[in-house]
Amino acid sequence: MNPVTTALAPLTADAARLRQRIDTFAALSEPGAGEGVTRLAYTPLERQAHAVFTREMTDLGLTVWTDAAGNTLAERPGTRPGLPALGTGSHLDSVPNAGAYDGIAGVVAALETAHLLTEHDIEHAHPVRFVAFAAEEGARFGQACTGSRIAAGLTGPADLETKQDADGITLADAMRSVGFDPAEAAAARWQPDEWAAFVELHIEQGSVLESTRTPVGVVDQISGSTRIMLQVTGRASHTGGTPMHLRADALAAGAEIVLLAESIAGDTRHRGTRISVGKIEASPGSITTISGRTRLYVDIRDIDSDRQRLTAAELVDRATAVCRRRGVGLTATTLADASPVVLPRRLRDTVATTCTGLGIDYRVLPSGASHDSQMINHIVPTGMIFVPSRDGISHSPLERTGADELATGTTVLAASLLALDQQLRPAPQL
Ligand code: HGY
Ligand code: MN
Ligand code: MN
Repeated sequence: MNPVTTALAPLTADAARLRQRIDTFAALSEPGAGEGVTRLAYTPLERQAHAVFTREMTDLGLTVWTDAAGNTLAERPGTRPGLPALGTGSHLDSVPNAGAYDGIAGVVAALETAHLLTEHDIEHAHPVRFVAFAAEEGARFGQACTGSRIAAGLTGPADLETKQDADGITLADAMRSVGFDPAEAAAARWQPDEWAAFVELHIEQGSVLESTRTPVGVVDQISGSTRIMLQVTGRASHTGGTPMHLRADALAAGAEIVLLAESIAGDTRHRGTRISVGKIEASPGSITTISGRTRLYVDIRDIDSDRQRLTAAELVDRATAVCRRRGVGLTATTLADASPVVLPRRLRDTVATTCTGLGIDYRVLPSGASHDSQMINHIVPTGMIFVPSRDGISHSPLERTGADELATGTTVLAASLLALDQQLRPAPQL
């Protein structure tokens, strides 16, 4: 091992290697699922992506294991026995028809960091762990960050048996289908005293960095999200034989609720809250039948916890009034609810100081999206590094981040981990 500590001598990430790894993961997509990348939680494809991660880390000589939640971890040992680990990583699953960078950017940055430490034979006192989380996206089951929630002890077997996807497959059955026993999930729980700090690199999924021409973002807080399924129950009947004044049209009521949600987000009392209805299921879904049942999947995001929950409550109250006036029924089911988090100042400052030391401009900003870091921060002091998203687009095949932009963020990530290794070393015993 090279005895020279390199906390200040920057390791420069290799953009070509990053590009090649992004392309390798992007190729793992459901055949016939349409454009972009589709690699959903707890599917064989997600496991193929973890197998690529495992192979690359094994080739670098690291110890690699997969836990009971399906998270894959690799460790490069430290030089001082008994110290807790420094960690980095992100997720390998995607939403349907996604881009190639959400989550993957943080995983390839972790791979590149492991590559740099190994090829330069860098010494670090703390062990460094590289993590590929399972099932971060809530797109399939509503519940986001399942792998990291299990690691943080925030989700247990009961939860896993109740969440279902559109085909009625439970989260637990999906886990079993790819070889994991949800009853064993508790074994995947991280022990806080085994970890010193965690830093995740992720694409911004917004347009602040690009619009301000800032290469790196240092995240101070991560939005919370409340996800609700509103079910409107009307009366299915013939579109030709049923006069307008005798209808109980579930889809028309649902459409009014979608616009109501949008108007609440525009209200000054809710300024900053983002409400979206990204999915509607109208049944029976026939052009000649008035919808008897319509389901709206609502996502409410905010960095202000009270406002997030008040917005959700107000939407349900006012949607109930819409349905009463229209003579249809309404039920509201909470699919998931995560609070906003403020990330610890100490890590934020380390990343910021590292950027300054490297002569790389940065900007402190909140995250509109949720992340595994939001869960891991419950048990390990966590930081986040953002790299720019082209046109602020994400969760779309148009999602883009330049290889050079990713390399800059990865250089900051590697240097930040080495700076933390220096900072967090116990004082020598006199
Ligand atoms: O939905 C989110 O915010 C994240 O991309 N999982
Ligand atoms: Mn995402
Ligand atoms: Mn993500």
